[in-house]
Amino acid sequence: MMDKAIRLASFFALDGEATDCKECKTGHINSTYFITTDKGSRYVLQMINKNVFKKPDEVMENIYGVTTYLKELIKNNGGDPERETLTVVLANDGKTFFLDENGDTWRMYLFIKDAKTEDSAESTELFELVGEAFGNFQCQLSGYDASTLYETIPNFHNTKHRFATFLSSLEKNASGRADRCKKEIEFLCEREAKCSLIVDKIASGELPLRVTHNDTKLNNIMLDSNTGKPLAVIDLDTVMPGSLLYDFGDAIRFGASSAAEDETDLCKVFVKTDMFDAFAKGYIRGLGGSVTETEIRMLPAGAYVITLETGMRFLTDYIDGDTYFRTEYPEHNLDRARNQFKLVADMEEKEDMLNEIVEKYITK
Ligand code: GN1
Ligand code: MG
Repeated sequence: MMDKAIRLASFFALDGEATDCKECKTGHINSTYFITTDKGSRYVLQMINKNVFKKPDEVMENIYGVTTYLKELIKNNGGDPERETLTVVLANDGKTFFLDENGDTWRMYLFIKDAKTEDSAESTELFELVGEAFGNFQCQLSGYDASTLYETIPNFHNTKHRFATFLSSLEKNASGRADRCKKEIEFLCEREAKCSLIVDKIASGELPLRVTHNDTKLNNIMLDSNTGKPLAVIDLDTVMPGSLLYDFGDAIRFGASSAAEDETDLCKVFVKTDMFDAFAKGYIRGLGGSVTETEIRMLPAGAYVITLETGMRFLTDYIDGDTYFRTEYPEHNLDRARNQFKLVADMEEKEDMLNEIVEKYITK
């Protein structure tokens, strides 16, 4: 695959000839390679997972549009448009992607130098800044015309729809594993009604649709290696209309958890309320007053629903036989589901506390 990546790199307008390639293994979906040329220029080459993104050209059209827009804003703010957002490197034919002989879509970004990602935030101070960066990203995109965006994964955070998909997977039981996760199935089924909490309010108009990121894990923020502070929001594959509750929620699910997403010692898995508080504070500040009071009040519900949804997605994939998320061992998806459900249970216990935290940041 490395040789192939080097060969594919030559189809893009690079500075020099690709000579070195290293694989990056963090994402669960796309395949990612770091490319270096003989002139020392560095790039990120990715193969878009076509099983997940059925129309990769639409993904690229969204990303090209959004990053072009963000670059303008960054420039006007005196920032560095090549460091503070992704830069799409065009293919030799001027397209935003290259289609290989197997029908796989590849894309190239500039590598952001002196920057890193983290899988856990080491301090509340940093997590507050991450919250501000995601809030600010949301605020920046409030001026972007949502009607020009494709829905790259239909019903991505339609939790009710995801529950229906879970039920049909359970009925098919393609992997024959349903017997091995009875407790988890029961846990989820008891919470079916919770899946509607946000979806129904979007349908009734109580919650607005906004241009959102939809995958706000901490490791989708690049941090400046020198200052340690947030620099750019990356992984823009799922930027599309959605509720900001999901963006807030996904960041909490991942970054305010006391443990990794696949920690198997469940005693170690709980929501860190100080991290929740820090992120909420930063996020609301970053939003810059552009949202409704209902949205702010429902932030804890966003964290709850997205954690339930993510656990449900891992469980569904386990029952399907691991067809969606990259796994490192056979029970990986089940371990992830158990982990997420433990977080859900902890959020239920801490519900009042989380609501009180958010209440502090409502400006009347
Ligand atoms: C996937 O690509 P990555 O690892 O950032 C997934 C998210 C999940 C996440 C769970 C397109 O994100 O929705 O929350 O794994 N992305 C897609 O870790 O399905
Ligand atoms: Mg990612």
